[in-house]
This record gives sequence, structure tokens and C-alpha cells, in this order.
Amino acid sequence: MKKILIIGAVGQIGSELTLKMRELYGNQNVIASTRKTEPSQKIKESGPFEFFDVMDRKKLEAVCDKYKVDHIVNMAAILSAVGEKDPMFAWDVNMNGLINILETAREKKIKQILMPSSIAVFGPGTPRVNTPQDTVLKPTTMYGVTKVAGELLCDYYVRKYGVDIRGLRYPGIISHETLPGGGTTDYAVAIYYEAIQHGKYTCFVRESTKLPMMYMPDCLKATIDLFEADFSKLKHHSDFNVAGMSFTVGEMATEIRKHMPDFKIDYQPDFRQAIADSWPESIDDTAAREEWGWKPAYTLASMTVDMLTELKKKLK
Ligand code: AKB
Repeated sequence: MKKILIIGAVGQIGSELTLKMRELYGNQNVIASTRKTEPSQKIKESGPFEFFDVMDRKKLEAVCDKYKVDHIVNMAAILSAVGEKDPMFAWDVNMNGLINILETAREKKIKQILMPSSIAVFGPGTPRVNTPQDTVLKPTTMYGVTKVAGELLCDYYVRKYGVDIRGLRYPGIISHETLPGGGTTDYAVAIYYEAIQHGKYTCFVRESTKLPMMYMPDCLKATIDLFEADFSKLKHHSDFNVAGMSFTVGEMATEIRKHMPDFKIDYQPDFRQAIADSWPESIDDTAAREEWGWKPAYTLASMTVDMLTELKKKLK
């Protein structure tokens, strides 16, 4: 049985991925970890948990030894909006944290690393519609810079040391369990919370802003399908484009109004508008479909029904 260490296990994706992986691989085989945020009761009680900073290499190695870890999933990252407020902190966590993981994996002969990337690798010079797999990578955020460097570094470790590393470029992820922390695409989650709690939302990007998004069940499926993929069949490694859906904020509001006709939205763009404008509108994920069979299930309409139903239960 695999022994999987999930770093960043209390964040938006990490928290749900931990529970999903415990269900699939056994509670005791999935070790959750985070820097300092207290985990949910569900995470704490369903399996092993460790507090440590990914920048602390000794502690990372000690945890790998303690649990005989052979797979590492790294969900720890400083995202685009927070990264612009403290670029050096973003560099430190995203790059030095990654180097620690890669070096630990090389030295301890860890069998596999899953290292997510993001649509933040793209920038203003990249084609914005149906963005190709292999294209211009000149991001304008520190988060994007660390993700491009991270992809290159991971591919280097694959080539130079034969470490099995896989990664996918997450679009904005929408979910109702754990809030996202510090990204530009956070508006696509906040809009549902605010609709349920206050019937209105002030959005920090323009109505016409269109970005690639994905619902959490598809995100978990993509992550686990890539985790399980046959490494020998992969031509790409750390940089798979994965598409779910693409829509404008205006289209989201229209979809919400189908269920909540009185929902109101206004717009007060801030510094995150420029970040959103530098990213693609839609993504070409042919490589992921061909190399490991990726296929999303959710649309804006089906996700909206699910988000509103789940949030009504949770918040009312
Ligand atoms: C962000 O907005 O920074 C993230 C991302 C697209 O990686 N959600």
C-alpha cells in the first residue's frame, strides 16, 4: 500500500484531497500536514497529522522516515493575490519548499511526487483563448514566476535523476468545504457564499472577466487520475493543462439568478483585475485527455445547483 504525505492538507484543495485519499488508500496511509493552521476535526481524527513547515528540511525528512512515506503530494503554496503583497514570502514557500521536497525525494528514493502548477504560469503574451499546452510562459505575478520555475525544476529532476514527478495546471477551483486563501479566482467561490448569506455580492473584478474554472469534484478526480496514471505513458510531466469550464462573472450571476431571482451584484475592480487580465480565458487540455484520459463532468449550470444546495445546508 502507498504511504502518502500530503503537505498543505488544510487548504482549499488539500483538505478535501486528504479525506478523498484516505477513503481510497486507507486512513493510516495518508499523512496530513500543515504549517500552522488547525485542521478540521474530520482531518485530525481520521488519520495521522503533523505540524511542520515545508521549509524545514530536517522535519520533512523526519516525517518521511517516521511514516515510511513513499509518495508526496505538495498542496502548500502562496497564491497570486497574497503573493503580490509579499513576493519574497511567495518565493520562499513556493520555491525553497519545493527544493526541499525534491531533494528529500531524490535522497530517500521517494516513489512519486505530485506537484500542482497553475494557469498562473501564463501571462499577457500567451494566447488567451484555448491556450495551448506548450506556449509562451511569461507570467507577471511572483506566484506565476514560482510556478514556471517549479515546473522546470520538476522536469529537471525527472530528466536528471529519474524521479517520478507529475503536475497539473489548476484553473480557479470552486468548492463549498474550505474557503480558498489568497487567490485571484477567489471571487468565483465568494459569489456563492455572499448570494446565500446576503443576497448580493461586490466583485473585485469586472463583469466581463472570463477565466478557466473547475468544480472541486472534477479537481479531485483530475488530481487522483494523474496520481494513478502510468508514468511510462506520460510525455509531459509537471505541466498538464486541465480545463473544466470557462465563464464570465456576469454569466455566473445570471446562472445564480435562475435559482435566486433577487440576487444582486456590483463591481469594484482592485489590483486583482490586472492579474485576471493576464491569464487565459480558456484552456486546451488535449495532452491531459490523450496521455491520462482526463475528462471533466461539471458545467456552470450543474455546479451552481450543487454549490447553492450545499451552501444553503451549511450556512442557513
Ligand atoms: C489563484 O487565483 O491564485 C489560484 C490559481 C489560479 O492558481 N486560484
